[in-house]
Amino acid sequence: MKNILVIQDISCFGKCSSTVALPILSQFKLTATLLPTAILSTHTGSQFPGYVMTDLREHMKKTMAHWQQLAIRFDALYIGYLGMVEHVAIVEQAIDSLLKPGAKVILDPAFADHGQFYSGLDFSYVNALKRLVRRSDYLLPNYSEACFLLGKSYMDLEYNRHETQVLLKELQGLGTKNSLLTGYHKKNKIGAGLLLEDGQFFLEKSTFYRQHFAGTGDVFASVFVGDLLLSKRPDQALKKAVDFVAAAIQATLEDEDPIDYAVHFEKVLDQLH
Ligand code: PXL
Repeated sequence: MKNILVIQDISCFGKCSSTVALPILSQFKLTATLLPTAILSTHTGSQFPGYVMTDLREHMKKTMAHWQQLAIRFDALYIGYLGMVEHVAIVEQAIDSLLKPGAKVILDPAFADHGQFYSGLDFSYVNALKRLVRRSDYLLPNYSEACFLLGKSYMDLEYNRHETQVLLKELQGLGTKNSLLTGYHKKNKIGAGLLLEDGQFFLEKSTFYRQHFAGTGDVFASVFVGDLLLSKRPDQALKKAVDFVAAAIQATLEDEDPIDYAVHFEKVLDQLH
């Protein structure tokens, strides 16, 4: 059974990051081992003013030293929201010391949406993350994160297949092998594009819902990681992730208790296998 190291925060309330990644990876019948970067009362979205955060940097270092003593090694590394610039050097050490040969590194930069940084993050965080981009096999930004990583100004526009391809190529220029961009948006369709190392390009679309839900990036990335590790088919993993996010949004809109801070992905988990 494959064991994936997941390095992200624990947002206790709010259904994002590790509280999404772990159940989704389990649903794929993969083992997910969490190395938490920080613990927060909620996610940092505007629905939850006054959130509290405890940094787990020291615990991360001690955990990694313990795992080293036990010669524990992982089949893949999935990096999501970290929270602080200081976490980046620790993740670099994890890449150097905790992975099996050939283990894939998948990086979801998770620092911005709608042209805005998540609370507490800024360009110093983006610059630090670029070191991880160079170590990544797959980079999964949304459109805002892609703009910030590339030093472009964010524009709230529809953008087409060609523009998606251009951005994906520029992201590869930052040092990742394969780039995947979420947030392709045209008319009533939303989707994601994938550019592989060998130049193959894939675009998958689904229905665009006007309402915004936090945490869909984590749902998307977790499904992509799970399917990629099992199928080794990034194009198939892309399609599964796009379709699953659409199903999770639909299930949320139909729920008797709809929420505005996350999606009820649990209701459609059994669609994954
Ligand atoms: O969904 C990404 C994410 C992860 N972790 C924390 C967040 C967010 C997005 O807002 O605040 C703590």
